Amino acid sequence: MIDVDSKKLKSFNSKGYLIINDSETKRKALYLKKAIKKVMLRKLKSIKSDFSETLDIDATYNKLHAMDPFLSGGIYDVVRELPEFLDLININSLKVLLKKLFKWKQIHLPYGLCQFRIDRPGDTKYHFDWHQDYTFNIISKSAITFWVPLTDVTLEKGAVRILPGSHKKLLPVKGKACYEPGNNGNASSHLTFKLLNAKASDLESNSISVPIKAGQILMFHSHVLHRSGYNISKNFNRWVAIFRMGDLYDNDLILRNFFCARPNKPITMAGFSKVHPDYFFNE
Ligand SMILES: O=C(O)CCC(=O)C(=O)O
Ligand SMILES: [Fe+2]
Repeated sequence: MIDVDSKKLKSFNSKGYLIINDSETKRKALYLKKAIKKVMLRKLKSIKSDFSETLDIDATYNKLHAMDPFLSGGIYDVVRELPEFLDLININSLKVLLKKLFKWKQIHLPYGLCQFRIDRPGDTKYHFDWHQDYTFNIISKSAITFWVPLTDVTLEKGAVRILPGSHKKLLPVKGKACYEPGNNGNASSHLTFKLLNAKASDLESNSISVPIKAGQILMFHSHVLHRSGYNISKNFNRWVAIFRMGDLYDNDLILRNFFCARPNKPITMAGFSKVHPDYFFNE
């Protein structure tokens, strides 16, 4: 049972985020880490026989990447399809916690919107600039994002940056009313929306970086402003599972017939412009 006492809940309500510890999450994050390492070793074995099984996950991943980025890319993609990943995003203790804290009756677990990121040192290809998750996911407004790293995420390795207290209002965005994934493969080519009136310098000066240990949980409100950190370390990757849970019985969600962003239906990926036309401006 996760202990979020009234003091922590108060802090969450005022800042929009919380770091929590849960033994089940920690254990499942470790299982996933071990499974990823095994998959990488199996791949390495298919290429060469003289490698050390004692390498840690960073060294193993770096080795694959050094041989050919195509190899590390295959690992990146398959992690989300490991049962150990699904076990982590469907974690019971977190579902119980949300039902208890927010009186939700039914959890919404939009697994298509759950990610596993491996950010390499110096790699900004998938940098996700300041945003509110709600704009991209349009699950319940009250939804929670869980950010669970498999190895410690220090400032150097790209701790996520958060603007405390920013969850109290939804912000207007500009973008395209249709989802048009770009063809250069970087994040900015498929991230559909940008904040309309945000001054980067204000966001930067009022925000904080949130370093976090392996298996800890950073939970934040779907409206909290945040952005990716930069991995400026030399050899360490940033391994993180990002999953979301919402309130399936949210009135607005029911009224719109459970419409939300779904990667298997690309037309829904810019759905915010339809759900909140008053918060959306054509670019
Ligand atoms: O881990 C990151 O860099 C940020 C990812 C993020 O904000 C998201 O997936 O919603
Ligand atoms: Fe996000």
